[in-house]
Amino acid sequence: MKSLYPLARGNPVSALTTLAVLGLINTSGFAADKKLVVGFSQVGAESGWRTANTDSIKSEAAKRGIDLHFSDAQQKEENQIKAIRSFIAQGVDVIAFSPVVETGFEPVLQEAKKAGIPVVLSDRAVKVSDPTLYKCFLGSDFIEEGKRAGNEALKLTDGKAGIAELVGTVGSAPAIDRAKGFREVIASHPDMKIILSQSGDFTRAKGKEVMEAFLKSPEAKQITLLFAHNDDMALGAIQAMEEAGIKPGQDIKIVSIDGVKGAFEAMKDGKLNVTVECNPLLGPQLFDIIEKVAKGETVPARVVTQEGVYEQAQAAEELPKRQY
Ligand code: GYE
Repeated sequence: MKSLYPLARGNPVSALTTLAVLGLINTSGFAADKKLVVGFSQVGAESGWRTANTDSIKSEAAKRGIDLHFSDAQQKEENQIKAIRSFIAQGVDVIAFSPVVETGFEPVLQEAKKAGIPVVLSDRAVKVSDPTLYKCFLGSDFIEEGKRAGNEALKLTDGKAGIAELVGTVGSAPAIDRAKGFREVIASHPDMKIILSQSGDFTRAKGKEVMEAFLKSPEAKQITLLFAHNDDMALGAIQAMEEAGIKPGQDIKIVSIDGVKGAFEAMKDGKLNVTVECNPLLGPQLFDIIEKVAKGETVPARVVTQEGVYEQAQAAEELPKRQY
């Protein structure tokens, strides 16, 4: 039979060399044309942050020639569990996901472990009793973000405020930890009182709806500060305030988290006071970790993203520089 690689015929060493020269294998022994297959289960498309996060992940996978199986859970944990099961059935090389909530993933993660498929957490954490169920959690320090928001709230109100809180998705790591960090900071200030607190599920529409209800509640007149767990809910709340004849950013001071462009625009217009940055552009770091995990290299169990805080006065200068 005629060999495709006549130079290599009958000589295994030179056969390998020839294949390497032709670019058909790489030095680590993987076939160069075998693409890395990654299953990614995303939370949904609930916010500007999430859209930027999805774009970053998809474009980085495309740039690296990774075969990305992307699945949108529409903010439902059961969809996410189904997606992970189907990634296991497909035999992907690595599974990555951004867990909608913290609890309930242990059984499916055990299944992935049994199948020998490594898992990387992106953006949000899970609570599991076995820490070997995932290789790495890449994402922000949400407690720190909550603390930063708390400190900004103190500065804006001189330590005296009736606080309304728009909570993120109930049971999600950012909602739990941002609430915790914020409370840790205001705890030593007895005149900082949380008088209303409800979930707006991280969406603009629900943020508006809940703010409308806050403004109709008996406590409405005492609200002097809004703490929104993300910018989208703050932007919805701004609309609700304006429709109720309240000046957002003045009558009610607003602190939120994410740092999306819409927040910078609102700050420029004087309607939002502070946004605490939470970086969604995780794609490059995520695939660095995934590629290492796929090669069997060890990775740190926790990688924290670097972020800042932006106040109203910086908005006009920062806005053109924002990438999301
Ligand atoms: O703050 C919010 C999004 O998990 C950090 O999810 C993320 C959060 C983000 O819906 O806008």
